[in-house]
Amino acid sequence: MSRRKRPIEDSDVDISVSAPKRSAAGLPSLSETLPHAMADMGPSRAWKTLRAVNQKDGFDCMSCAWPDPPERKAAEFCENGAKAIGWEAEPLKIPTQFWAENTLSALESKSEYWLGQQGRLVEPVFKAAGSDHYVPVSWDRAFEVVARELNGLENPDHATFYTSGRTSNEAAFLYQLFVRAYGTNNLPDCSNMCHESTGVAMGATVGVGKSAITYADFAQADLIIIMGQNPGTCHPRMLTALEEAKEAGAGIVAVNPLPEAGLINFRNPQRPRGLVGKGTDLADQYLQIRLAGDMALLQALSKRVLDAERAAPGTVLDRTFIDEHCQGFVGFAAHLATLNERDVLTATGLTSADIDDLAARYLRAEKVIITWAMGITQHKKAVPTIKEIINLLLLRGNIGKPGAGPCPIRGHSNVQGDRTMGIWEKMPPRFLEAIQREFGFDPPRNPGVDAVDSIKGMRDGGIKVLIALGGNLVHAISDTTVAEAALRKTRLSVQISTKLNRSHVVVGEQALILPTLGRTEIDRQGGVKQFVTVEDTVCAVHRSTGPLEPIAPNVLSEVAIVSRMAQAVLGDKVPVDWAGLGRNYDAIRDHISRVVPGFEDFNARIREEDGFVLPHGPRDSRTFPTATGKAMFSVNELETIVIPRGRLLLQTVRSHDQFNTTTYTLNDRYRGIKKGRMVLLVNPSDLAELGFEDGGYVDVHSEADDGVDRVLPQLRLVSYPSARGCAAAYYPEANVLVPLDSTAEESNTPASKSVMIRLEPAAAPVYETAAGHRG
Ligand SMILES: Nc1nc2c(c(=O)[nH]1)N[C@H]1C(S)=C(S)[C@@H](COP(=O)(O)OP(=O)(O)OC[C@H]3O[C@@H](n4cnc5c(=O)[nH]c(N)nc54)[C@H](O)[C@@H]3O)O[C@H]1N2
Ligand SMILES: Nc1nc2c(c(=O)[nH]1)N[C@H]1C(S)=C(S)[C@@H](COP(=O)(O)OP(=O)(O)OC[C@H]3O[C@@H](n4cnc5c(=O)[nH]c(N)nc54)[C@H](O)[C@@H]3O)O[C@H]1N2
Ligand SMILES: [Mo]
Repeated sequence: MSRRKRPIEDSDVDISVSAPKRSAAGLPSLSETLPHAMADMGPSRAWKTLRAVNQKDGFDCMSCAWPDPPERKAAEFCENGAKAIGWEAEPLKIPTQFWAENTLSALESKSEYWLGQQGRLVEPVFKAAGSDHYVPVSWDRAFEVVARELNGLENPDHATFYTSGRTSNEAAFLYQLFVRAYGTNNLPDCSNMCHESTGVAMGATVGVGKSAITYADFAQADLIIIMGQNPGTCHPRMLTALEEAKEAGAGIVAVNPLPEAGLINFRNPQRPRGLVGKGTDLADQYLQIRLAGDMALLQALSKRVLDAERAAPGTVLDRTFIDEHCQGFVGFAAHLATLNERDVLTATGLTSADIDDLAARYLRAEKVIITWAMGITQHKKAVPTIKEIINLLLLRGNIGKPGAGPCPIRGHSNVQGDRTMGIWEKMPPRFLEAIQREFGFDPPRNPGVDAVDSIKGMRDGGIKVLIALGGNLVHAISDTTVAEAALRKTRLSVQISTKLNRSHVVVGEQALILPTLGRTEIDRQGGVKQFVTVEDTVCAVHRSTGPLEPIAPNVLSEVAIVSRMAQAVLGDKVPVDWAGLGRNYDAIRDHISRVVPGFEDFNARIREEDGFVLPHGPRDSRTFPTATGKAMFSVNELETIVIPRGRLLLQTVRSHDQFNTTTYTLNDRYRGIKKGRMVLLVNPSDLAELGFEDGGYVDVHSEADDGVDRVLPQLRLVSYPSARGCAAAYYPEANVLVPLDSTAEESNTPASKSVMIRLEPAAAPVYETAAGHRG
């Protein structure tokens, strides 16, 4: 087992642990945030960016996909949005000598925190085969390398093209066009690790894998059930919508193994009483469910609904809706009749009274919204669990009417738009046909590989080139050790990014870093200011225009990089005017308007103040574009995870001060943890039963069918009010414990929220000195 010294930034030397908070704030006031932002960015940049974020003529905050309200506040961003903006817009550049001073081997021992602190990437750099250094190169030289390697492959499927969800619609559309013109559908993305399970489950049952509600629906709901989501940290602006819903009379229920701040109580600093008062108690009911217990809970709720109908026929189910719009009801009802309450209680860790209480709320409500995020999608049974969300909603017609519907809350700010634009390894034939009609070349029809299968391809030697438009694939994917070894086997890895991360230092034989502009920056092509567009989690499409001058003259936009890469690799192989599209984003949008349904007249409609909302059959007219044309009830076999004695089930979560693999600080304020991330949160009774003490150290071993011993050494134990048997550690540090093969059925999403673990006593870790640590 590796016992190398830990980087000082991963230290817990000064860690402090206090009781978790109950309350979270959503939107801070401008006066509260400005001083912090000024420290990061300086007064002029802070003012320019914060004033413009999420405003109608400004830029879309890159921190999450939560929608903008119709009426914008002066400060329409949250604390975490301000951190994301500060991280990107801090005027700190990686100097040219950095590349001579730092070998790759030295950079490999640095933490994500340190790498992210080095500043913005401002020039293309190349690592040649056999070299331990990156060296600055010209853009032309960089694209020559990409062209040589891609065109040297025997088969285009030997390359894979990753995308992370910050990429704009325009860049995403051009990128998938380039990749398909090159000859492959290998277009994995972060969604493969995120809401893929949602897409699969909703696609099969209602025909559209996106939220079936709009922003306005929140205020009209009678009941909002929030499952497997931590809005206080990950979607703080959602708390405002929840507060408004609550004021309008909605009940709110939180289902979560962790009592997350914000779900329980919310302070709104933009209101006088929010700053000083007790805040709003958001959740009327909190169900502390066991990890992966949701499918059992949902089945138990549906069963209670069916029982209520039996007791008072004709009064409970929405018979008209079921008869007119659904299929499969009889089989579903018959299957639930066999549900065993004891299995439900084992799986959920809840009492029958808890479930009765929620069922009664559901039955009292005419309009119900269910929201969910990674606590639902990253489990082995994620797809059937989401299908059970749909079953429960269909029973009482809770879809396609105001104030009701399934609402998956997406993560990255444009992850949903990227999919709409064709970033998917298995886009349907009608999309590929539209590409063929519009551009006059025949795109490949065989499906490509997703994120997990891309890693497997690199591991097994079939994939030799990785190009990544943003993100941090090697650290975001599961099984870090396997993933790193896989990436090192490639002939070339290319990262198009704003800042350094692990995927820039664990690389192929040859590697390129191509620096790009972020959301906060002005994008000029041929002297003309361009704007880009994004789609939020409720299908609203709008413009995004950065207010700041570019960080450096030699940094290109994502669109420009893709355009030049396509020219270098493809020449005039296909009849696409790559150079023209790179110069004028309206021209890209014209193509989109003819290829992607819902984008007709794109250039005109996007210039309207609020943009537009994409059509959505189930939401707009109860039309369900499934295989049968109906909304499908589904039958899903319950499988209960039994946690053997001496074991715990582990979930990997985000702290309050991180964005995915980016660490802003080492704090997780709401959970009471400061200055350290290498911790394992365990219920006090579990700690006692396992014979460990709060503050002690353990090696965490995960248990997998393949017999490989995966270890995360020396975590500090923190006694924490998590559900019994359910532990938590931070992503991405804990990704080393998640086997690559441990994925959700059908969606192949890593099961990052249910990892069986065993603890072994360990010594406290030893740290490197603080040399080179930028405070
Ligand atoms: N500040 C900040 N904002 C972000 C991000 C970030 O990293 N930082 N990431 C963005 C991205 S890409 C995404 S996808 C979203 C992620 O948003 P979330 O999904 O809210 O983020 P996670 O930290 O993964 O939290 C999962 C939540 O589900 C709960 N949970 C885990 N397992 C279960 C379960 O089996 N059942 C139930 N009912 N609950 C469970 C956890 O306790 C936790 O509260 O946030 C986006 N916004
Ligand atoms: N164990 C575990 N693993 C997980 C998860 C989990 O909950 N648990 N969550 C999963 C989820 S939900 C997701 S979405 C993935 C996230 O996976 P990714 O999207 O691959 O990872 P990020 O950390 O969001 O990527 C951050 C990097 O993007 C680059 N970047 C930032 N802004 C821009 C930009 O404007 N343009 C470009 N080109 N680059 C930019 C920067 O270099 C930054 O370091 O991780 C997944 N992995
Ligand atoms: Mo995500």
